[in-house]
Amino acid sequence: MESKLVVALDLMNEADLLRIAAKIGSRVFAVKLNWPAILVSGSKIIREVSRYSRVICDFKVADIPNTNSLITEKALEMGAWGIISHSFTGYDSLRAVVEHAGGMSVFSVVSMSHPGSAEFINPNTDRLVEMSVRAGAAGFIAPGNNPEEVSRIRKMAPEKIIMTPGVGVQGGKAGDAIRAGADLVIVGRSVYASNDPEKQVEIFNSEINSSV
Ligand code: OMP
Repeated sequence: MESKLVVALDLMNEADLLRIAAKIGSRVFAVKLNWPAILVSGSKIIREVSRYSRVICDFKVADIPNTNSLITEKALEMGAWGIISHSFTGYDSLRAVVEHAGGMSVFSVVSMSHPGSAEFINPNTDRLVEMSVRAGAAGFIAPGNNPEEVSRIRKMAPEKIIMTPGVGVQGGKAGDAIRAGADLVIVGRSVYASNDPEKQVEIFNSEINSSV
């Protein structure tokens, strides 16, 4: 069975990041790269990690359509498989990401895993889901530490890919997220900050596979 695990390598040491990517790359669905890694290593890290696995660029794109297009084109040029965009900026901004994504899958943030998500994002989740579907997103980011919310979003958009962070250090359980309807589970610190990232990948993969 293909892995449903996405490992967030939020490492600010390039050598460590590449060492872990080389070890786990063939055992995960994808590696997710966020600003901490890009700011330290530059966009070339996308191409380098792509040698070991798919790369999802977690750029949380949140600007005017023109700026969003430029960011998206760069991720595509560097060989990314997917890109994460915010959706609260509106249809035109998210649509610009979709239109410039080429073959990349676009994931739109519709609910987040931290408490602050309750202030502005959660009250608008349903509208963000509906608009993201209309804009052509491949799927959503939804909180794995809030399985009820994942299952609600699953019902709203049965055909879309749901990717869930918030598992491990943030308190969520991979199995709960999968049973609630997640397709992919994102884990960062519980893998990369452990003494044995390969072992942690194996543990998460078997928890996920036994929950499908
Ligand atoms: P850990 O908390 O270390 O497992 O990392 C979680 C990863 O998922 C980080 O890269 C976060 O930036 C990201 N993330 C969230 O934690 N919560 C969200 O709501 C959305 C994301 C994301 O878009 O990936």
